[in-house]
Amino acid sequence: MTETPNARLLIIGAPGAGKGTQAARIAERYDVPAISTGDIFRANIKAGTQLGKRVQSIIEQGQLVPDELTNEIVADRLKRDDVARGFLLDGYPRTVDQVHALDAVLEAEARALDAVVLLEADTDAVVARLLKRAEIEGRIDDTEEVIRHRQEVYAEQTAPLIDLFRARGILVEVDGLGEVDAVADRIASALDAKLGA
Ligand code: B4P
Repeated sequence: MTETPNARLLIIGAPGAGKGTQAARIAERYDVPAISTGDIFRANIKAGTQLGKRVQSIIEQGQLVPDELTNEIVADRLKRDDVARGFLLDGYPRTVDQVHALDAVLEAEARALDAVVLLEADTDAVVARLLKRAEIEGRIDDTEEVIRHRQEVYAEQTAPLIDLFRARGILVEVDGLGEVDAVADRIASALDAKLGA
C-alpha cells in the first residue's frame, strides 16, 4: 500500500452495522488511532468516573449523550499528539451539532476530513447482530427494546448527516453485509480509491 499520511476519517452507520469491528481494521491500515465515543463512555462507566455516572442511564436507555459533553470529550481527545498523522472517529459525530463542533476543531488547525465511510446494513440484520452480541457480551444497551430505540435515534438524528457528507464529496458508501473480512476488503478498496492511495 502506498503511504497515506494525515488521513482524517470517520465511520458512520446504524448501531450494529459493524463500525467498531471495521474501525479497528481501518485504523490499522492507515496507521491512525481509532477513537470511539461509545468506548470512551463505556470505559468511564466501568471505571465509575464522574463522566461514567453522568452518562450511564442515558446509554442504558439508548439515548444520545448531550452534544455539549460529547463535543468537549472529542475536542480534548483530538488535542493529543497521536492524532498528528490523522485519526478515525467511530460513532462521532452523530448529530448536526456534533458535525459543526468537529468542523470548528479542525478548522482551527486548518484541517478537514478526508473521507467518511458509510457502512450500510438493513435494520433486521443489525438487530440480529446486536441480539447475538447481547448473548456474548451482555452490554447494558443491547436489550431488544433499547436496540430498536437506538435504530430510531440513528434514523432521526444521525442518518441526516449522510447527505451532508455526500454534498461535501467525501462520502464512501460500503455494503456492510457479509463476512467481516469481505467488508474490510470493500472498505479498503473504496477508501484507497477515495484517498488516492
Ligand atoms: P456505540 O459504541 O457507537 O454503539 P453502536 O452504535 O451500537 O455501535 P457499535 O460499535 O457497538 O456496534 P457496531 O456497529 O460495531 O454507542 C453506544 C452508545 O453511546 C450510544 O447509543 C449513545 O448512547 C452513546 N454515544 C456514543 N457516541 C455518541 C455521540 N457521538 N453522541 C452522543 N451519544 C453517543 O456493531 C457491532 C456488532 O456487530 C458486533 O457484535 C460485531 O461482532 C457484529 N458485526 C460486525 N461486523 C459484522 C459482520 N460483517 N457480520 C456479522 N456481525 C458483525
